[in-house]
Amino acid sequence: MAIQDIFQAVMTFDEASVKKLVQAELEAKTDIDAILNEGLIGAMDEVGKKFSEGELFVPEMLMAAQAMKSGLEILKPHLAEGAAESKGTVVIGTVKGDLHDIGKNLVAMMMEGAGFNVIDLGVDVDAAKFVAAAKDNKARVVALSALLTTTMPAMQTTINAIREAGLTVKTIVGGAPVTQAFADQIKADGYSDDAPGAVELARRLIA
Ligand code: B1M
Repeated sequence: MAIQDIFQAVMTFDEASVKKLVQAELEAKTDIDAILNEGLIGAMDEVGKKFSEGELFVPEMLMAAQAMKSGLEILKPHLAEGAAESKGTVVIGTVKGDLHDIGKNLVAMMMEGAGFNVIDLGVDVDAAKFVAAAKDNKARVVALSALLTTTMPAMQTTINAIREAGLTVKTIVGGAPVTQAFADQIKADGYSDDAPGAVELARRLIA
């Protein structure tokens, strides 16, 4: 029931309630994956559905995203096991033309929690910026997120630029429209459909 309340609070853009309810569920020792997947992410999926059906519009999507983010911030310290020593640097960002950052932030938080040094370049990041950040920070992994079918080609452009620059850094991709087949096609080193999977992938690729 209480997780359903979190879902409803995101759906009604009620940031203050989202914060309060997520905090209360943490204190009640509710499973964190359930809070995240059924409460926060579940609500964003519903918002997306309603947007497709013309029932909600961009401003509402934005308000829901803000409410979801406020819940995510409270979950952040609990998202992954802490790790004392750095496992290497991951450069992460949402590709050029794309402003969606919730999934990317989730991946970044989980990477941090798992002990990676994370450099988050934000959203709408062009290929040159990924290349420069990977080079300057001797990154082991570059992680690319895209939520729009129209920005998926920017993943290809970015991976091409990384290879043309002669960097041997591993590239991983993800985001709702991205698939393993697409990752193979653009010669990314790995693909994951969720944030915990992205952490596992990064660990495996640089082991
Ligand atoms: Co946008 N939007 N949006 N939007 N939005 C979608 C993506 C859409 C599917 C909605 C729909 O039509 N049903 C649709 C895309 C259609 C398509 O291309 N196939 C869409 C559209 C069309 C648009 C605009 C074009 C709308 C317009 O202006 N007409 C516009 C584009 C702006 C732009 O980017 N240039 C737009 C704008 C926005 C807002 C700004 C209002 C807002 C974003 C706010 C923000 O991010 N700060 C927004 C939102 C909130 C959404 C939905 C509703 C929710 C996205 C989200 O945060 N989900 C979304 C519908 C949906 O996805 N259900 C939609 C929760 C998040 C945790 O999931 O990001 O998928 P996600 O991350 C997942 C996995 O994908 C994975 O891990 C996470 C789970 O663990 N993952 C990775 C993500 N990145 C990864 C990287 C990895 C590995 C895994 O490795 C590197």
